[in-house]
Amino acid sequence: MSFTRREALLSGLGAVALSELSFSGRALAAKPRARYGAAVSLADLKADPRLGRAIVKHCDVVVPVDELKWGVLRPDEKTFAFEKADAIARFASENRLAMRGHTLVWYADMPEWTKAIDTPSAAERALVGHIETVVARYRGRISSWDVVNEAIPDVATRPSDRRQTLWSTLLGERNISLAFKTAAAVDPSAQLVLNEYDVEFGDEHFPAKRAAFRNLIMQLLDAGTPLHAVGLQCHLRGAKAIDRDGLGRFVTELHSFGLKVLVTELDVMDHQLPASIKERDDITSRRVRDLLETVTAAGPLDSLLTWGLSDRYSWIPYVFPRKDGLANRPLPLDSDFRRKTMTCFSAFISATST
Ligand code: 9MR
Repeated sequence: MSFTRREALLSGLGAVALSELSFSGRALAAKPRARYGAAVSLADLKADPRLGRAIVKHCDVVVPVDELKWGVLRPDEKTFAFEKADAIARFASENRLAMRGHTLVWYADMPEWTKAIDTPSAAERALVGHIETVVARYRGRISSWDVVNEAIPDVATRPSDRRQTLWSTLLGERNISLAFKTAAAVDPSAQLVLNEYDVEFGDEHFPAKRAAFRNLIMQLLDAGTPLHAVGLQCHLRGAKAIDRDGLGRFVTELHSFGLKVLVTELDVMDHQLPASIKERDDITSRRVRDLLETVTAAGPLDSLLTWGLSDRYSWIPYVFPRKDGLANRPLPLDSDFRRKTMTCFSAFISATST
């Protein structure tokens, strides 16, 4: 188990005083609790010292937004450009933060040169080689990996639906178990996670997506794949209610399979919510609360990560800007690093145990 902020504080090694931990009472919680963390990009960390300070103050764990994706790591077939991910790993270790890895296998953010991979043996060499090299480099430093990200199509209609990717085209569905087995062989102590989005809602195509995700999880477990945990991204759609019943049943089932459950990329898309900040933040907090009440009622939450920490550094304004031109408010801290009501999530961190 990696070093958490709380353990650092309790062992006297932490550089941050208890009084600085403003996510109320977390450091004093008597029982073990879910870890809290945030995604961060190196460019933002370098550009704005407030961001690093806020992360050290609030987080137990960090995850690089893009720096471990093929798009950054693999400029060409032979090269591994570890500099940026290494810089975040250094920031993490200097501040006694754990680090998650995102992500070894994803259909998106793939470099151009991978389009030339056109035979099963070349695909297996590339996939296995990548995972072996990357997982080995961070063995002992990255304790939890999103091994496969978004294996289910955006809109699934049947439980057997899987996303078509470079790897699935050339290797078939076994590309997924191959990725997990390869990661497990290189770092047997790492937590290996299957990460997915849009499984939190109960209408439209969302239940079918969850059913396909469930089907893949069962298939992997039945085949003895070293899958340890499921990551629910939780990019919440502010205008949609959380499917408390359906999601609760799903998470209960995951625990019954012996899997751990993480919330890996929490934020709230508020582009369709009212302009009033008070009204908007109220809805956002309600979504977060509904989500975390549901997930923690079903079993212990392993870790909770938000996809960024301050509204100043988020993907949401780029992809889901508001039509009225107002700034989005998807994250726990506002653009001036002040806490918002969404930090209601801190109650769930201290109240649950791993
Ligand atoms: O926030 C990330 C953005 O900076 C990148 O351009 C994009 C493509 O690499 O990925 C974004 O992060 C995504 C994450 O990797 C997977 N889940 C959805 C996230 C938001 O799009």
